[in-house]
Amino acid sequence: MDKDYLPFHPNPSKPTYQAPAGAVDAHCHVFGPADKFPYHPKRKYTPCDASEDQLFALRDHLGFSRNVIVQASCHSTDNAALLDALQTAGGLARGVAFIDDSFTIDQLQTMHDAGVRGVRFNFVKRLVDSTPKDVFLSIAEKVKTLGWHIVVYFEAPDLEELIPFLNELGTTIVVDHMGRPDVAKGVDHPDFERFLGFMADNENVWCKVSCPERLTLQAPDYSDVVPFAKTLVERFPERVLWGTDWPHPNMKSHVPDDGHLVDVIPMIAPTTELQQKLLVDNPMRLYWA
Ligand code: 0GY
Repeated sequence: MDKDYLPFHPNPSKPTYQAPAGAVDAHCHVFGPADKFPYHPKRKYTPCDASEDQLFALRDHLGFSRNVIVQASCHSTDNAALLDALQTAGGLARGVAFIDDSFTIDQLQTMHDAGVRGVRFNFVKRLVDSTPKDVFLSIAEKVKTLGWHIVVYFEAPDLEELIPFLNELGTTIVVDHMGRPDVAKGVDHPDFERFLGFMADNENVWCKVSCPERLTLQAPDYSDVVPFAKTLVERFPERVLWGTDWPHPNMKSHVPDDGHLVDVIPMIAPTTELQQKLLVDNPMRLYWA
């Protein structure tokens, strides 16, 4: 583990908010354990191990039923830990893989059979080396044949330049962490307006109203992030997902309490109807239909 790496919360609180039956944590990771699933030589950070058993124990503790496990950059294109977790979950988890253009349709079909339903294109420069756009487009063509979607992770200032490329992908797109708005600028800033416009113009675009802990300047209160997430949930109730982001790689400011993150949900999705869509109906439609 890197010496400045903050391990996940050892003893998260039991949330006060009770999620609806069948709730899905639609953004979380498994890391290692390194002796079984070594971290990739190309990684930009070395996390603390965060095993599938620890993830599933957290799922139960938080009152959730299912997980969508997203391949993180520290394992790069070696999806073995993810596939092992999907197998162990026995249908209660789906996966989003990280692949390059060497993966064959047969390999992708095997991953599909294990529960993978998407790939992630990561544009965050501190996490990955850049990939040429034509490589991404050739991956998009392949995954389209399996009905997969593409999860994209970028920083807010990169959206404008990325929009024409994202419009070429021709799949459902899921944007991580609300496109990482700068919450200090406020919800009315043109940058967030651009993101709202992008979602309004493109019915194939979804987003995760996740990671208040990464975006906030007011930890551990997160009230500065709430208006951003609430706006998205209320404007696009059919196209939003929620996730813990456990085990919270690369946090520098503080270690989030996962129980507290769950307690933020009723602030961003104020009605039971919105909560049902956010936590159950939308992820079930995208990952289990
Ligand atoms: C997240 C966020 C981060 C890391 C990764 O793939 C990754 O390593 O996504 C981050 O550092 O912001 O979603 O886990």
